[in-house]
Amino acid sequence: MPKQDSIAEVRPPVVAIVGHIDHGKSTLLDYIRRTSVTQKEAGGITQHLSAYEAVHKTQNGVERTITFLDTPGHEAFASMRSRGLEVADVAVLVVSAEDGVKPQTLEALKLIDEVKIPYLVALTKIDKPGANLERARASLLEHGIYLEGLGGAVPHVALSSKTGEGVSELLDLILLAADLEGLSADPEKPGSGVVIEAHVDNRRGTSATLIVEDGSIESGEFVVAADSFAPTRIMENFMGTPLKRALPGRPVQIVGFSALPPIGAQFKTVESKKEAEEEARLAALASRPKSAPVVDKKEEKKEEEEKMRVIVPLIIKTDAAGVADAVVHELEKLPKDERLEIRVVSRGVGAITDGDVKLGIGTTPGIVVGFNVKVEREARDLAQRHNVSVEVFDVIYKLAQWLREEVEKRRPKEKQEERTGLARIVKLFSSTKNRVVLGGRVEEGELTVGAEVKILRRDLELGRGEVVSLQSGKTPVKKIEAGSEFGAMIKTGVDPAPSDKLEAFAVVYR
Ligand SMILES: Nc1nc2c(ncn2[C@@H]2O[C@H](COP(=O)(O)OP(=O)(O)OP(=O)(O)O)[C@@H](O)[C@H]2O)c(=O)[nH]1
Ligand SMILES: [Mg+2]
Repeated sequence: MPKQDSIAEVRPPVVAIVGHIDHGKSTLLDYIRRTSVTQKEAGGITQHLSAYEAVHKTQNGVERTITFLDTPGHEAFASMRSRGLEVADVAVLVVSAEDGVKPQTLEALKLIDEVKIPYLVALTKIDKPGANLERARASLLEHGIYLEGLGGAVPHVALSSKTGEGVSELLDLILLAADLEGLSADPEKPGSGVVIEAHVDNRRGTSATLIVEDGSIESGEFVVAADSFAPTRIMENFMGTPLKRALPGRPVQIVGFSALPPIGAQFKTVESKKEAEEEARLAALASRPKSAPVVDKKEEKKEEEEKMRVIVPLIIKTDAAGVADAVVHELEKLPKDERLEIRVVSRGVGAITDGDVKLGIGTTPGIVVGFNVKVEREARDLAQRHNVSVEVFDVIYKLAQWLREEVEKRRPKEKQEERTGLARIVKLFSSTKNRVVLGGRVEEGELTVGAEVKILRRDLELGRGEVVSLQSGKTPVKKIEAGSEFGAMIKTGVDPAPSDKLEAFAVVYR
């Protein structure tokens, strides 16, 4: 369908809600939308990037749409927060009036500065007895957030998401800030924008949430994002209502992507499948890092032998692509240990399959961790047979806790040498460059052919050697026990003398 020439129109602003965990971001959005997401969230925290539209009636009676992005406050989700801010036109920095500025408040502020968008401060929870607006404002000031009327220019509102006080004022301020930005778009142009989240739905297939930044997406077209594309047949708004046309400034969910589109990728619309395939093919040639660095088993073995290092393969499966970053972030917080490497061999979206478990089979059994996904039966069976740990969680901190424990189980133990035998050298028969032939008596434990021995003078280790052969009388034997005399050939670089000792040992890890 040819698109007509047209003029730019004002489009709804995209507003990212950011701030410290539990400061009331989702509850504020709930109040704005009058629904109740927070009660449905696992663990009561936000762990995905989600998009909503809300309609606000301004003071002069005009109804205007605002698109909101709810971001998680938990520190593990930093990459989701920055993704939310990258597509946003305006940010709302949520700060609890009870707590004031906290670490992720400052982190969010830093990200806002990086993307250079205007922001306002929402001081939440003013209905709570512990709320102290003065103190909260002072903490903002202390951290260089200069509020309007208090020596600065940052607009701010005190509000309660329980009583609704201040919420309408916040929405007015958001629209004001957006109008100052002069946001416009041309709905007649082909749609373009950003992929903000992507997931695999067992029932419906691969889908993605997009924010249309300019133009519109029409039903019957195709969208292309990096090397993946989808028909726009199944296109829904944020509530799951089918759409024929997705307008600028709106979030839209499209089902049926040929591959999982990378989050943060730009998308555009094209008219035919052929064009879509061609664009995707070119994009695939141009980039797309190989998804998983595959572990080279031979290389792995060599390293391990050399450094006594343990490599634990980790496979991450999540409901939405963005969650894997949070898992990796949690991993990075584990104590560093030269002898242990957690290697993320694969991260993917969707149910845990036997293919995932296979990647975890190895010298050190791997870990497959899932977030909000199912585990296929074959995967469970295979994992059990190979001692691969598989677990699924719906709350990030529980996942992190389990991961810590699993890693701990695999941490290499201290290497120890335990004495298995001690012999006293009685006589030296001959000694060449690398071999000595000697006679002795086993005093403790046993001496065996092939054993590695320490050569001790009093208690000092002169060096080490290997038992090449043993004789009892004139008969070659494999082993000499305590109390018996023997003849032995030892491969060693040191020069032992009578009354030195040979100590056989085993290497153990505890
Ligand atoms: N009384 C009162 N409670 C609030 C208000 N806003 C949030 N809460 C409560 O504070 C808790 C945390 O709120 P959430 O909205 O889940 O916080 P969040 O910022 O979305 O948290 P994350 O998504 O995990 O970062 C919940 O128990 C809310 O009911 C408010 O204005 N008044
Ligand atoms: Mg939340």
